[in-house]
Amino acid sequence: MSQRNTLLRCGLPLLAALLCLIALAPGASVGKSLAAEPVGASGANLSAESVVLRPAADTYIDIENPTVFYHADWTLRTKAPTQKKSLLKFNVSGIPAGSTVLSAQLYLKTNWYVSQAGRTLLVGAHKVNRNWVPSETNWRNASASVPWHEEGANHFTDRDSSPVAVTGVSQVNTEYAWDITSLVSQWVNTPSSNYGVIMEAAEQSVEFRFSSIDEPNTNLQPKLEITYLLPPPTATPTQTPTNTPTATPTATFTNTPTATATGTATATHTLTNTPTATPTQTFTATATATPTATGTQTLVDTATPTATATVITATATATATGTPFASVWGQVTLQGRPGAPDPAWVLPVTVNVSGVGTFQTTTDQYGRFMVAVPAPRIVDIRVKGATTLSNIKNNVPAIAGIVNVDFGTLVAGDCNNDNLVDVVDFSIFRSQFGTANPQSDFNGDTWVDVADFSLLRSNFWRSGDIIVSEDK
Ligand SMILES: [Ca+2]
Ligand SMILES: [Ca+2]
Ligand SMILES: [Ca+2]
Repeated sequence: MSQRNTLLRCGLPLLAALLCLIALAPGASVGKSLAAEPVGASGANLSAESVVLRPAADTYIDIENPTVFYHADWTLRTKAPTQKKSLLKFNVSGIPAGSTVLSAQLYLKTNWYVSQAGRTLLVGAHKVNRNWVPSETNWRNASASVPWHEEGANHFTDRDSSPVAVTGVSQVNTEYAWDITSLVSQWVNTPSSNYGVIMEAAEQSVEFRFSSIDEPNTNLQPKLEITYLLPPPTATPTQTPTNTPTATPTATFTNTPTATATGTATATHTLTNTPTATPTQTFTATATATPTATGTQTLVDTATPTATATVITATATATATGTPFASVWGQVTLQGRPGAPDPAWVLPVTVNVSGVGTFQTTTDQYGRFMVAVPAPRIVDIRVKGATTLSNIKNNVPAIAGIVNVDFGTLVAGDCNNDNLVDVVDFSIFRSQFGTANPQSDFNGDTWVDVADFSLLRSNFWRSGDIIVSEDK
């Protein structure tokens, strides 16, 4: 019977089809997975794989013939919760433990009904909690030596009382699907929990029969279609530093200037330095404006400290006296979003302005943000989204008034904010799959799912500081 537990080709609908499209590579062979090396990959493999499994075994149990074994029958039968139930086992050992199961769909094809047609029978797929031996399983016994705790596998120690999926069955010669993703995920990651699935019908005066694995026509047999991500490779990526610290650390600050500020503002900064554990220094400054300027500045110094920890005193001089500001309105395009305006376009961004500083702000529902830059001056502006790579626009003339700058499309997929999309991001993404964690929600729909994976995959191995051309 295990011979039938074959891997078939990447298949059918929806999610699986999507992932197949993502994964499809020239020369991908039919028969196992469709996995593609990401563009530019050098060692790590970001794979979405899809397999179709046939049951390792199946049978049904019947209260009217409680000692009969039906494991070789061509059919699987379901009728009322207390009449007939069907059991199926799948061998998922071909999927490595630690994989993330994105989707698992169980397909059964009806081949007969008893009683009145046109009635919908609700059939639930329940997790089986007890080992059963197909050739020894009947209404009374799970195996020759072990009876069901309650006849008909009706106790919660025999099978979960609640189904993982319920599908209404109403037509013959029709394929029906049950989404048992959560169940297969358990089987993959805790193989000892895999006792298969039992199909239980609701109370309704109709019996439906499905083709079993013993049906000679393979097209009619049950199948389980699974799409999954392999565990992340345990790579030790060599990272090229993206910053080249200069002798003089550049103080970066968040500036909230008031439009009517006049006079000279001087800022005094108090340093909190933790040089032992981490090269990151954080210090906070409160600007005392003279005479009327207001604003709180938060300075973050990311320069690598020298061997000896010394107190750094930075003085930022905001030349507000008679100096107008340029209101630089930046426009970014974010990948995978619906048409603007949309809440999905709201994203924290970090904006570096050469010779001025760094601003922490957030795009609006159109992907716009504003920073105030003392004018006039020519600046290079770098924009990095919380989950994107950075784009740079050079030689922007910041003149008093409103300056509109298009920064183009920010490339998604950087979970850990290191300006690379690589295996580290994939590892974080994988651990957050199926959650609402914004760190891996690349398309801003407040959920981490296959759409985000698609973005991560398409941008894999890219790095930031992408120069945006002048006429963009
Ligand atoms: Ca069978
Ligand atoms: Ca990254
Ligand atoms: Ca998302």
